[in-house]
Amino acid sequence: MRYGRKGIGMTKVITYGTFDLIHYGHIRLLERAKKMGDYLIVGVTSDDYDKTRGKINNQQSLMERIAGVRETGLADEIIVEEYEGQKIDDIRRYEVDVFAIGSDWEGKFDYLNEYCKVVYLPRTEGISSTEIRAKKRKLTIGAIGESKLCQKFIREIQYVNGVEYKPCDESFEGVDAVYIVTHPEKHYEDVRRALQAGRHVICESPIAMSIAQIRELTQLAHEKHLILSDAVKTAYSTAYSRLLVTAKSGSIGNIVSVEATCTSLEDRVNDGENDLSQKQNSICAWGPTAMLPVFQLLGTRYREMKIVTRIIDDELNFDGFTKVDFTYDHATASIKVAKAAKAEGELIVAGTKGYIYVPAPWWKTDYFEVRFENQSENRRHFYQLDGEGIRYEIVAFAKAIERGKGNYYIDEKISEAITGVIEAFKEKRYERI
Ligand code: C2G
Repeated sequence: MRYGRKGIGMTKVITYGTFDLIHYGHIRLLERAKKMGDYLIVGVTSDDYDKTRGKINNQQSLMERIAGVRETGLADEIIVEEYEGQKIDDIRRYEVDVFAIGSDWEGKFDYLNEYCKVVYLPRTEGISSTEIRAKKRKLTIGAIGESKLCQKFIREIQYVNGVEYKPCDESFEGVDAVYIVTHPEKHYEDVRRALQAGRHVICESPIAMSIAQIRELTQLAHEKHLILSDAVKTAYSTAYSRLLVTAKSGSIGNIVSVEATCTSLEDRVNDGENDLSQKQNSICAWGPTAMLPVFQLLGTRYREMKIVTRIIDDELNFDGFTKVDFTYDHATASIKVAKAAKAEGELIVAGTKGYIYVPAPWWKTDYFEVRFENQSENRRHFYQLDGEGIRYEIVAFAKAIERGKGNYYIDEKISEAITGVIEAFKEKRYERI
C-alpha cells in the first residue's frame, strides 16, 4: 500500500536500524519499505547511540554498516541516527509520510502517529544478526589473578557477543586469550609465559615494571602476531573519549595543564591489619589511570618528571600517597594517587580559553563539563557508561584480535611512558615526605 502526503508530490518513507552484517531479513524489510513510497530514507544507528540502547558490540563499524545498506541499492538517502528523539526531528525535517519498522517493535513507535503514518512490517523469521554473530566461533578468554577483579571481568564478558569465559590455569591451556590481574611485580613473567604459549593478553596496567621489560613483551607479541593490551577501563568510557576529542579540538584553547587525582581507602592499608606484600602500592594501583589523560593529551615527551611520595612500608616500597609532576614545553601536569589518603577524585584540563572539569570519581564517569569565563557558554556532556567501561574494553580487545591490529585506545608509546614512571618509582628516584 502507498501513502501520499495529502495526495500530492512524492511519498517519503523512513526506516531505522543497526544493519549489522546485513542479511536477507534486513533486505526484505527495506524492499517492502521502499514499495510503500517513492523515496526511502534509511537511518543507520551510530555506535554511540547503539551503546545507549544496550547494543555494544556490532561487528561492523558505522561506515561498514552504511556501505552494506548502500549496496542493497534500495535506499535513496542514508542518514545516521545519533540520539533519542531524533526520529521526530527527522520526520519533520525530511517531511516524511511513512515510518516503517519491523514487527519486533510492534507498538513501540505508536507515538509517531502524531507526525506520520506508522507501519509495522512482519519480521522475517529464522534470521538475525545475533545468530550470524553466534555462528562464528567464540573467542575464549581465561583470567588469572586477584579474584575480585577477575570476577568483575568475567561478569562483564557475559555482555559481549562472540566472547566467552573459560577457566584456565597458569599453563593457559584451552583458551585463546587471557586477562591477567596478578600482582604487578608478577605481570612481566605471567604476560611473557602467556605470549610464549601463543595467547593474546589483556593485562591490568602496568604490564611491566621497566621499559626494557615492556619493550621485550611488545616485541614478543609482534613476533607472534598476538595482541597485548593494557587494561585501563577508563580509556574505553565514552565520556572520557569525548573529553579527549573536546580538549584536542581546541575548544578550550591550548592545553596548559592536566591534573588528575585518584584515591581509594578500601584496602585499609593504613590500619596495619593488612599484609601489604599482597597489595598493590598506590602508584601501581592508580598511577596508570591517572597518567592516561596526561599522556593522551600532552604526549609522552615531557621535559621533566618529579615524584614526591609518602612511603608507608620501606621494605616493600609501598607508597600511601604519591604526587608526580610533569613539565612539558608548553604545559604542566600533575597526578595524585593514594591508597592511604583521601582527596577529591577529579580531573581538570585547563586551557587558554576555558577548562574541562570531570567530577569525582572521574575514572568511571559518564559526564563532564566544559567551562568558560562567561558561564552562559558552559556545556555539560552526558554519555552512557555500562560496566565501568570494562565491557567496552573487552569489545575493543576482541575486535583487535579479530582484525589482527593493536589497541588504538592505549597505544604502545603510552604503555611505555606509564611503565617509565613506574620504573622510576621502583628505583626510588623520588623525594620523600
Ligand atoms: N528485521 C527484519 N527481519 C529480521 C531481522 C531484522 O525484518 N530477521 C528488521 C528489524 O525489524 C528492523 C530492521 O530490520 O526494522 C533493522 O534491524 P536491526 O539491524 O536489528 O536494527 P534494530 O535494532 O531493530 O533498529 O530505534 C529503532 C532502531 O533503529 C531499529
